[in-house]
Amino acid sequence: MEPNPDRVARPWGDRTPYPAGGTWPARTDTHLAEGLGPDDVDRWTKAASVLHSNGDAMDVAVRDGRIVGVRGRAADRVNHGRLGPKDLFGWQACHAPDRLTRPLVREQGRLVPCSWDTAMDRIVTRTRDLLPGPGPEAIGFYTSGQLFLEEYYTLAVIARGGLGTPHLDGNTRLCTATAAESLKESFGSDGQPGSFTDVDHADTLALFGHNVSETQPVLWMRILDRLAGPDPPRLVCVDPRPTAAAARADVHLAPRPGTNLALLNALLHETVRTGRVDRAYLRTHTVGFEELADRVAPCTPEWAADICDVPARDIVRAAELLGGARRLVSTVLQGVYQSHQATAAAVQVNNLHLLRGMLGRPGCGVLQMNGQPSAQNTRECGADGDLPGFRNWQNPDHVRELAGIWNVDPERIPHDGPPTHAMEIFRLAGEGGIGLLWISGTNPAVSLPELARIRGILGREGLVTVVQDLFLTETARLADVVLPAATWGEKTGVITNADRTVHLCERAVDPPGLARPDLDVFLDYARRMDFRDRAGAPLVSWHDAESAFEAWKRCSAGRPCDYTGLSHHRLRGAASGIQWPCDAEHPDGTERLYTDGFTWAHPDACESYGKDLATGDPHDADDYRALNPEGRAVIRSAAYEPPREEPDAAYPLRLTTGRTLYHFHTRTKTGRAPQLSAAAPEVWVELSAGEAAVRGLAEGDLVEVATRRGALRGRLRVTAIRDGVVFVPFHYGYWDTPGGTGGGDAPGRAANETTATDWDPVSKQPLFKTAAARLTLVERGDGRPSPAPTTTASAPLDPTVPPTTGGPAARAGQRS
Ligand SMILES: Nc1nc2c(c(=O)[nH]1)N[C@H]1C(S)=C(S)[C@@H](COP(=O)(O)OP(=O)(O)OC[C@H]3O[C@@H](n4cnc5c(=O)[nH]c(N)nc54)[C@H](O)[C@@H]3O)O[C@H]1N2
Ligand SMILES: Nc1nc2c(c(=O)[nH]1)N[C@H]1C(S)=C(S)[C@@H](COP(=O)(O)OP(=O)(O)OC[C@H]3O[C@@H](n4cnc5c(=O)[nH]c(N)nc54)[C@H](O)[C@@H]3O)O[C@H]1N2
Ligand SMILES: [Mo]
Repeated sequence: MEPNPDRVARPWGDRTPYPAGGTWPARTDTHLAEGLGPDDVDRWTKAASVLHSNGDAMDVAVRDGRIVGVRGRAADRVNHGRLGPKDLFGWQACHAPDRLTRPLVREQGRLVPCSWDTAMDRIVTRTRDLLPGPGPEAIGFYTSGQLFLEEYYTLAVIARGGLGTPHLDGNTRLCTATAAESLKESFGSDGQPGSFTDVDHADTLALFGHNVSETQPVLWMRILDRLAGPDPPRLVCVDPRPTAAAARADVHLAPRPGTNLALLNALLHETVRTGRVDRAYLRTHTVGFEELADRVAPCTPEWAADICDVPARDIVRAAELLGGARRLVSTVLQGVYQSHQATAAAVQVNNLHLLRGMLGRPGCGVLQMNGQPSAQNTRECGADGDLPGFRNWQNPDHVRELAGIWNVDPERIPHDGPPTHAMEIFRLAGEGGIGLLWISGTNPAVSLPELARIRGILGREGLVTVVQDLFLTETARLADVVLPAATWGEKTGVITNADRTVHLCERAVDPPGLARPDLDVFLDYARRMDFRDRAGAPLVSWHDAESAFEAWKRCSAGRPCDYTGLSHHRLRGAASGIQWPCDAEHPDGTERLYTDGFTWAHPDACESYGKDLATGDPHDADDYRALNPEGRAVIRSAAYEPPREEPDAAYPLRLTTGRTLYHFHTRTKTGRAPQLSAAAPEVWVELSAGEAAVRGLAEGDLVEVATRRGALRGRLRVTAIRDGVVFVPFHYGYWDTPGGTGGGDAPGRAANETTATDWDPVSKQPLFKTAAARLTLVERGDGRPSPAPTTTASAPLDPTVPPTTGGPAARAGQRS
């Protein structure tokens, strides 16, 4: 094992192979600031990663009151010591010189520094002005998947129990709304069935629209170590781009973007046709199989081959691998979730596991993956539009129970219609229905679709926007009040990863200047607003992260996400994170859900009665009780429909957008870490060799990508991406970071200039993966290659492009 590899050049480090059913060997990854060794560290503080949903456990190194590095935690169940490049280097952003250190308010058009009192007073005054007139419906909150559990829960209590507004959602709407919805549709409730340890047992892995090697590099290391072991699992990968997983796959299906449901229906067709169905499991545990069998009967591989433009024999081969598996793990992510039939397609992956009886056993799991580090907490705390504790807004008993916990009138908690989703919150803000929009931990001026429209909404006269962030982001620049937030490393709280593992992140250092933890800001607002319960006592009775966690435990009791067996104290002392549910019955947590039956699907217990997969219309209690009286898994099927915006003569290409290994979202952190910024410094555009040749284009040419909404420019990277598709990373906003290529205005590089205001009707997740686009030459390249990395799905076909390396600054320790 190389002791100090360059982890930009070698993102996944060295292999530690292991066999099926074996224990994944530990490997401890460390990065410390230049010139420092472990002996120079004053203390190590516990945390977990906040730059993806994997929940990699680490210790944060502190010296002289500053964070100086990180080290993976070998004893943790999730990562066994490993860290990906973003986590090794991303911590440096905490000490960026341009952190927000004071609140700002807009005066005569300009943002000027002020005290916390002045800033909070503006927010409270605006709230009090709106409450008696337009009412609580004039107040909206748009939060994150990157804060801590305690912060979401407090915000949910304020919004739903204090103000009584239905307008509270997270950017999880863009991220994992479909994960949540597909779990609700199939199993009655949110909650990840599987566990990362299923990778240790699987004989077959299937990745649906999930670039795991770049977006959860440590999970990919686990898979790579199985692939290097004595009895490697077979790998099926569905992705139009040549990801690292696609390169290792036994079958790589590269469908046209937006055709996942056709492909999945064909895979189910083959599963049924070849009799690879566990009839006993279906009889005992499910309803709806006959309808599915009818639905997929005409969906032959040949039929799907036409729609998806993949060879029918590859679909047959993939179905054979899935059908021959004895231990199957499937993962699903944005290639499925950010499409027009997102929920309908994600549900078919659940169905594949139900048909094959492959859930609730080692090596048999679905991972409807999360994206952001604490997206799971946004959902379970009800900061995402749902009611806290996965309670059902259509079930009066659930609303009463929640009202009892908060000691408020059930009528105070909005529940007479579906919760307002983020795209609707922005529509209302744009049309005057919302007069105060409080944005925390998200940068919608770069991450929402159709940015020209979003800029218009955020800048609208009459809308007061509050932005709570670490930096003066594109969104903060448009705000009326800017609140400086403390972040990971500077505040304490819990995050729960994509396989339900709960970790405590501890405050290691003080936040800069006057910056405050998000929790303190929400608590301050609750105090100033003086929210009271029915007995006249303070509605928000807690005062710090630990007491907030205790309050949340009471709300989670008896629900699928039961936290009653956990505490900050216990998590602080535990060698490893612990998976919920964790209660008296499961004191050490729960590795897999649904080991015997689907109790949360019972009509009295379920989080949702389900929706029509074509229209998104909610079913009611009677429909659901008739369909599923005993609480089994529900097999829901749907017919394929083409994307709403198909290529045509004017816009002949399919545009899809996504991520690269080295950056996180709008780069507010990774753009300020020198190693990461240098690895992918500027936006680029990916196209196949065939499409480039037709247009007379070459590596490094400056091109424009245009859709009916807008355009962006970037240097062309010619890759093995499928024909007909153009890919653009969405990380690059129009305001450059100091670590980037210069600082200042950088217009026309954000992918979301081009994406459409459109969403999946069921989960309401926006469509970032399908749009019709055209590509034109702006200027010939000057011989320099595109700034895209070579180590990833963006690898160039041109062998003369120099490889992406990080040099001495990117060396990180690796010990087994
Ligand atoms: N490095 C890095 N890691 C991250 C993040 C990050 O910003 N950077 N963000 C985190 C977050 S919040 C999220 S949500 C996750 C997202 O993680 P992923 O979903 O893995 O990332 P994406 O790049 O958005 O999309 C995944 C893949 O979908 C493919 N795809 C596009 N269209 C289609 C289609 O129609 N069908 C199929 N089957 N595939 C398609 C793309 O080619 C791409 O490789 O990553 C998390 N981890
Ligand atoms: N075209 C296209 N668009 C996409 C996607 C795509 O694949 N393609 N993916 C979508 C997905 S899955 C996601 S998750 C979103 C992500 O989109 P965003 O959430 O908008 O992206 P981030 O850059 O992560 O924004 C988080 C903000 O919170 C700040 N922050 C970090 N930590 C803290 C904290 O502790 N407290 C506070 N108050 N602020 C903090 C950061 O500085 C940053 O400004 O983008 C979506 N948009
Ligand atoms: Mo996400």
